[in-house]
Amino acid sequence: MIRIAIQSKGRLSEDSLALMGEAGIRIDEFKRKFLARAVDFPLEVLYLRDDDIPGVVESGSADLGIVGFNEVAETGADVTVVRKMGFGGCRLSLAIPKEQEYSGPQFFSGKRIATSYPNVLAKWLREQGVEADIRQIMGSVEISPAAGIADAIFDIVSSGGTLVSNGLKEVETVLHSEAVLIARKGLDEAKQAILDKMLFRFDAVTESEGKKYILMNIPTDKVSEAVKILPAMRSPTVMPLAAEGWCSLHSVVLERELWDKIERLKALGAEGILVLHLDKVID
Ligand code: PRT
Ligand code: ZN
Repeated sequence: MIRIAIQSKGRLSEDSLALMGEAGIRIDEFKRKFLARAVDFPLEVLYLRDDDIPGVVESGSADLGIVGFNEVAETGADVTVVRKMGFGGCRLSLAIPKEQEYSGPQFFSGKRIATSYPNVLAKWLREQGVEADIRQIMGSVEISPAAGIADAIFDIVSSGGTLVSNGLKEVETVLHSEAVLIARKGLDEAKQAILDKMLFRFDAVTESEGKKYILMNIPTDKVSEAVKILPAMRSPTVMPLAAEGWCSLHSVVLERELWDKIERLKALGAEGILVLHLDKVID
């Protein structure tokens, strides 16, 4: 049995549970409480506030956690970052009132900066050789300049919309973050084996993201040119069709290259092109 801590309510909860679901680890939603058991995997789920997750994993009350890297950095918890999860992307940035001119990090010298991330900020200021007055605020950091509580803010930014609507502009990005899977140091062999099994499944899910399965009929004399357009994991599958002079070609393509490749394949004479959802990729 291994225990994972995930955010109970918030931006990362849905995606964390969805990833486990995709990996075939089902947790009964109706039983969502402080501690729940997976139905068909040796896993317990501990639902917590995100701020508490790094510490709980460091202390060993949970073996694993899914949390924003920003929280790991802020708490300074001594844990291993095992994987980036590919969701919850954001950055920790400094922002100032938009009408002010920004000259560089020295701008912040002697200024009041409101933040919920005092440790990450203090480290960055030290590295820049700047002394500022850090004001720790737990919520609504973005309104503090307008409220006269601070001269600048250091906060999470994703689209940047919140900054704009509060008359602020982003001037320094200090940390890029996304959800990460963390593990406590020194897992025993049995728990490591369960973690490896989870990672194998998570990787298959992440590998399939942004990819499509494509198949088509193509004149046999065009196959070698089509293969150049469609490199697959090893190489595309080519099968002769009952109709003479035609083959069926199967491969995996990156979604962002899909339309370009389809156009080039059509130009070669490809017909009956099917594009299918790819559920898992196991290398
Ligand atoms: O209750 P609990 O303590 O568990 O949750 P929380 O309120 O502290 O965290 P939550 O659910 O808001 O965020 C959890 C994690 O999601 C964060 O620690 C980040 O790793 C990640 N994340 C990704 C974000 C954002 N994007 C995000 N946009 N966390 C917060 N925001 C907020 C930000 O604070 C700001 O107010 O959204 C606003 C900015 O968004 P834009 O799009 O307007 O720039
Ligand atoms: Zn929080």
